[in-house]
Amino acid sequence: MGLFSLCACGASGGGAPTTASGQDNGSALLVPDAGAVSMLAASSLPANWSQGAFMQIHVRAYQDSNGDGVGDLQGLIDRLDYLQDLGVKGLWLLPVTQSSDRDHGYAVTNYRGIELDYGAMADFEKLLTQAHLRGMGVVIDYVINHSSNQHPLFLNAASSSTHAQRDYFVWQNPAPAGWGIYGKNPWYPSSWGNGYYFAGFTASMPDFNWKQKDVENFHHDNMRFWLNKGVDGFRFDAVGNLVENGPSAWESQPENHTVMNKVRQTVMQYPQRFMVCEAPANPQAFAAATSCGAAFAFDLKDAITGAAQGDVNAIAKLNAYYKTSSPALSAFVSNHDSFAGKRLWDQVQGNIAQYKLAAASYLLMPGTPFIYYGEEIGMAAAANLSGDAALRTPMSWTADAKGFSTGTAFRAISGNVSSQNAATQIGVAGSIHSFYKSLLNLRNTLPSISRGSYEAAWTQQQSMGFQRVLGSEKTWVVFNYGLAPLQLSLNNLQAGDKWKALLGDVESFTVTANGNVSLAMPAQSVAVFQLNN
Ligand SMILES: [Ca+2]
Ligand SMILES: [Ca+2]
Repeated sequence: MGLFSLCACGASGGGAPTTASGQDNGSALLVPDAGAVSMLAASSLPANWSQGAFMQIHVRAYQDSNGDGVGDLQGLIDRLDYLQDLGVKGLWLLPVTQSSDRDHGYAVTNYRGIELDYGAMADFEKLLTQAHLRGMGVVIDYVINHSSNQHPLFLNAASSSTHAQRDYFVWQNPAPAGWGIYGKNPWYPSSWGNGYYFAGFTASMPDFNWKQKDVENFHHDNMRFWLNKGVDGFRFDAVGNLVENGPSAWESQPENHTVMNKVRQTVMQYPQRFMVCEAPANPQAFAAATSCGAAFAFDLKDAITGAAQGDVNAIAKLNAYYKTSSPALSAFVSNHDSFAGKRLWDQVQGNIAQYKLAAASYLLMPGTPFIYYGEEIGMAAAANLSGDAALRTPMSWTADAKGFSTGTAFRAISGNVSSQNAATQIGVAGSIHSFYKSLLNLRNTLPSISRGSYEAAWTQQQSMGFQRVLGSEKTWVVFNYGLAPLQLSLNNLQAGDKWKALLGDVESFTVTANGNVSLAMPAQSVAVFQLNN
């Protein structure tokens, strides 16, 4: 806290307002997250842990342990048994570093400090230990494109046009013309009147200057800080926005891949680590090993929910995706950002058959899947909130907000908490939770599903199938997305093969001597078989 007593908190725009505009006298705030960090290497996780399913968790909204109405690290630790029982193998935590937004955490003020609302560093270390004991990895959001405008580096940079840390950020004076990003001019005046800084998202989150070696060193040291603690990797935000080259060249610049490939080289010096990038405009390019090495499959998301709703074109797109796309593309159906869409419950308007089809459609595919917290129980958005806040509600542990906190929850609970909550679904046959658990059990017990190849994919109107193959292990997944039962006639199987039914209301079967099979698929159903010769 002492470090921040120097901070002119409450500043707007480009730093402390206590100095009259026009002065340029240079501040010298200590930067708590600067300084070289060398590498220590360790991992206690099993090989291939990162090909199991992840749970994306907003710590603030997951579980409050001390009654202040705000989720915290001890609360998450208390729920690790729940996550392990569900079959989750990795956690992605929205930023847990100190931030000035007191909400999502993306306005970072200290890259080496734990958000005060969430607990202390000792709590985070305990979380790592306890997750690892359960075979789960912990991946944290690392905010690479911007900091808070309250970060000491920015306050220093804004204080003087000749400050040694000035070029950690992007400045021009006067502000250049012709820029417009997401409907806004991204150039904001410094409170000291000594120039304009670039902030692609909001004035409170100035962009780092990734053309500066100092910025690269700063972040790589901070990544090593967390990797040395035992963090199992990172999720990187807004990687399509890292480097700007002009008013019509502020997104998807080629230098972004160079930045992320250097990051990847630092992270992958450590054993068993995983990283994944958010690049909605171009996930395929960031999934390449010459770039980030993994990316969220934004270009698959709508096909998953479209298929679940029986759309023939979506089924064809979904079925074809991993024929050509790398398994480094991580599938998901919703996340914490409203630009990525509604919660799955709201996408399918509470149709539970479609909900389960969407879940099976991505959890049995190649690529590390990411489940958004509460998705496994059918959580909806909050009824009276809009935008991102509606998606980031307290986890519905019980039929009211009391499962989340004994105090007053920081935000309204989800609109369907009375019917869709963990307490009423755990261990109940047919519940969404039980269905997710059965899918994750298949992923965890059959290496062909978690990391096998994607083979023999076909579609027939509202049905589709594919095989997953690893060594001698073969699994076969079949969907009928239609509203009517379907008698599927297939003729491309190996005569005499015995397929054992693992999931779905279907029978085990043996392929006839001429390679034919007639398969009775109930309406809106998925079946999984394993070759069992
Ligand atoms: Ca709390
Ligand atoms: Ca940027």
